[in-house]
Order: sequence, then structure tokens, then C-alpha cells
Amino acid sequence: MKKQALITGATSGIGRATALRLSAAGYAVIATGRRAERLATLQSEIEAAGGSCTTLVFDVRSEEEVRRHLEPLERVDLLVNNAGLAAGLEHIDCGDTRDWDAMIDTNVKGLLYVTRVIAPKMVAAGSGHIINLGSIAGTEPYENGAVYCASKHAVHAISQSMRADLLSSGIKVTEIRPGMVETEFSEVRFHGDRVRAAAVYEGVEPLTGADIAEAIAWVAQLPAHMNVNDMVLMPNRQAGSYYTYRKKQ
Ligand code: NDP
Ligand code: 8X3
Repeated sequence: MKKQALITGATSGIGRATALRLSAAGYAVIATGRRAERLATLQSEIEAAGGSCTTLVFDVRSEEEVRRHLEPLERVDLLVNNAGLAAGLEHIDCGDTRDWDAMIDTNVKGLLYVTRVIAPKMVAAGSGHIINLGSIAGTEPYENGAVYCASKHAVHAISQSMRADLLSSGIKVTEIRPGMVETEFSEVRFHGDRVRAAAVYEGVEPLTGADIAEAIAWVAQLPAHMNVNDMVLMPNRQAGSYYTYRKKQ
């Protein structure tokens, strides 16, 4: 029987690439997100390549939706808590509280709701692996990013505590903490402004969703006695939130 991998936020970017990569590695994929059409396309792509994919359409911000869709799952061997976003880039005195709610409700509470349903299944099975998508923003706060950085600091803290909580059950917890990855992330952050989003990646070759998926697939196939607690990944021209070398165009 194939191992089951549940990936939240599989309609785009890192989550979509991870679903494809884990399917290629032999997992039966359970792909989730809010955009049903995107999930249907992903499912067709995976099935055309001979893989197995089921899709679940729900919003991780709703505890009721999370429970309704995930409680019926019999087994999950690998959970990739990926769904998340940045919304806005402003000083704290100018931020939109609706953006703040979206980030905290998705990046922190959504991750917790999903974990609360899946972790007991792993504990009962006596095995499992949870991979949380953190960020370099989880240890390096930057100007204009107070709430996004706070949400990823929360993911960093939750990942460390979860690892301790689940030690005796033999469940691995890994936090993947990327720097700059070109996905729909910046377009979402700038509320659909593609020009502003493109400027984020000007003069630098960013990582891709497939790069992060490769790291996730590697971490997931390690022997049972070996875990990666925390992995930081950046483009070779980035050294942190404030240090990016950009080639003049
Ligand atoms: P994308 O915007 O490309 O993908 C985000 C995914 O999250 C989408 O599939 C989206 O699906 C899903 N999502 C967002 N909100 C919700 C919600 N309320 N309920 C369910 N799903 C939701 O961005 P990335 O792939 O870049 O981001 C993935 C993760 O990686 C995030 O946690 C992000 O913080 C993190 N990250 C990204 C970095 C980057 O530079 N790109 C760097 C470091 C970390 P849908 O809209 O269909 O619901
Ligand atoms: C995404 C990376 O530095 O743009 O988490 O916030 S950053």
C-alpha cells in the first residue's frame, strides 16, 4: 500500500510542486486548497503520470471545515503544513487589520487546526512525519513585515514544541524555512499587483517551488532514526532578509 501524503495549499507554488514531487516519489497524494479547479488540474496531471491523487476543497481558517474534511481520513503518513500567505507590506501604523487576520488565521491557526486532526491519527499509528513551512521571517523580523514575521515566528515555536510533544510517539517534525521563492506569494502579498510582485525578484535568481519540493522529498525519505529538525534554504545570492545581491539589469 502506498504511503499517504497530505499537502495543504497544493493549488500553487511550493504546495503544488510538493504534491507532484511526492507523487513521483511513490506517495498517494491528498491535495488541499480553496481553488477546486486548480486541484482538479493537479489531480489530472498526477493521474496522467500514473500517480494517485485525491483532492479536498476547504479553507484552513475554518476549524469546522478542517474537521469535516480531514477527520474521515484513515491514515496520513506525511503531513505538509504549507498553506499560508503574506498580505501587505506596510509599517505597523498603516497595516490593514484584515490582512493581519488573514495571516494569523491561515499561517498559525490553520496550521494548528490541521495538525490537531492529523497528529492524533499519527500517534495512534505510532509513526508519521509533519513538515511545517516556516520562513527565514520566522527568525529574522524585517521592516514592514511585523505580522507576517510574527506568524512565521509562531510556526518556528510551534514546530519546536510539537517536536518535543511527539517525540515519544515516534513522529518526526521538520520545519522548512525558505528565503526567496518565486511563486504566487508576492502577487498575493501585493493584492494582485503583478508589476510590484515581479520587482521582488529583479536581478536575482530566486528559488522555485520545485527546489523546495526537492528538499521536502529528501527530508521525507530519510531512515526512521534520522530527522532534519530545521532546514533553511535561500538562493545563492541571498544571505538573509536584508541581504540580497542583485545584478544590475
Ligand atoms: P502561493 O501563494 O503560491 O501558494 C499558497 C498556497 O496556500 C495556495 O495553494 C493557497 O491555495 C494556499 N492557501 C492560502 N490561504 C489558504 C486558506 N485560507 N485555506 C487553504 N489554503 C490556503 O505561495 P507559496 O507557495 O510561496 O507559499 C507556500 C508556503 O510557503 C506559505 O506558508 C509561505 O508563507 C511559505 N513561504 C514562502 C516563501 C516564498 O518566498 N514564496 C518563502 C518562505 C516561506 P488557495 O488560494 O487555493 O486556497
Ligand atoms: C517568505 C520570505 O522574506 O519574503 O517567507 O518574508 S520573506
